[in-house]
Amino acid sequence: MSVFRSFRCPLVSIAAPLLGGLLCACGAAGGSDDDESGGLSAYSGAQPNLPAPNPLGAAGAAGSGSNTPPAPSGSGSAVNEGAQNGQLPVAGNNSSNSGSGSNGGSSPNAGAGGTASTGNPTAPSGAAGAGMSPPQTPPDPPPQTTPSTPVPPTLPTPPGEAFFFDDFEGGAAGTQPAAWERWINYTTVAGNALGNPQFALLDTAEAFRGNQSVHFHTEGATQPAMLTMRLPTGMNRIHIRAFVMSRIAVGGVAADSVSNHESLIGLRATSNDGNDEIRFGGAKGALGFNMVGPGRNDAVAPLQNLWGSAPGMAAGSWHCVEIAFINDGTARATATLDGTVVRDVTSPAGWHIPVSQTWLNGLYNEVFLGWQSFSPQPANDVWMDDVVLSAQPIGCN
Ligand SMILES: [Ca+2]
Repeated sequence: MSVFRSFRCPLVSIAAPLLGGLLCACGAAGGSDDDESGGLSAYSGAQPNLPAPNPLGAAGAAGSGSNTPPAPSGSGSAVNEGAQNGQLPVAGNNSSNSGSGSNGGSSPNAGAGGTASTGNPTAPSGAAGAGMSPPQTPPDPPPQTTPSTPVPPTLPTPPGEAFFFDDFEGGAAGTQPAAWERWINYTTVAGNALGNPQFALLDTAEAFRGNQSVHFHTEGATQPAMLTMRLPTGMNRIHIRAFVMSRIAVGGVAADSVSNHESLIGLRATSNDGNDEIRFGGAKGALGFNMVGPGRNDAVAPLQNLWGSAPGMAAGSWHCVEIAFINDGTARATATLDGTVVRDVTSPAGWHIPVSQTWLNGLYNEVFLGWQSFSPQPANDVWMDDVVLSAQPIGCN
């Protein structure tokens, strides 16, 4: 699988020398399939994502006739674990090759014919070849192959007028938070596991409150590690509150000729499509917004005179972040950091290039959290905790 996808434009444009080559903000080239799973049922936490089948795990059914216990054949289970499930058992590897099946019947796996080779220890066929090996310790029961349905953890009651709250305490560390869909490596079905180049998993190493948070990890430019959730239909205003800690500083970072933007929290028009969305995070070295899609024009806020300015999210520290996207007559995007408004875009004039008057229209389909960097320092680890969604202001409690 290719790590890098195509982009609508290069990371940095030099098409506008007066702006120091900083004008290009890239839209993601996302997958095109619309994942219809989940939907509003996410609010009940009833749609955990089952791991994708392991395509490498289909092998392993061969090798009958050996007295050895059957390999955990083709389990294909769990997350993508590489080739370990794909090893072919050695068919008929009994060294005698007699195939006599003398022990046949004594073992559930024995005595299956023994028609194979006649003394050639290297004969690749060697089918069956059963019976001549000494009895072996009875095997452990084969792994359970019937998928079990995880029981979704109960989410805490949302505070105040909020309609959703996840403290990330439910579920085991190393698993995906059950209430959320994922958008990893531009798809909703990519593996989401520790050790992958991108993941979004429950983690006990860091927590703002309680014992767990959700940990987003990315290693490559533009690659998203995100959790997503469908929103109720008909919304035109939302507040998204999260406690956020980033391994690298976000905002308050000197903008240079290669600074671009990084996404932490946003809204998306279409599930599984990063080409039509608004993003809060780093914006040309400042805290701010970037948006892509019709009428959104890959614009950045703040204006250029504030690129690279403070305040920012200090590296390795928890911050209370609340983002409001209000579209009840006038489009407005507001970012609050630790209780202080740090960005407030109230008109098209707040964007660095012309945009539509209705620049928030159509985006209230899905909320996303995570990390995706369109800048040259893409690798990062971000933790989020106590995520609240509400149509009203939430605050940092
Ligand atoms: Ca927590």
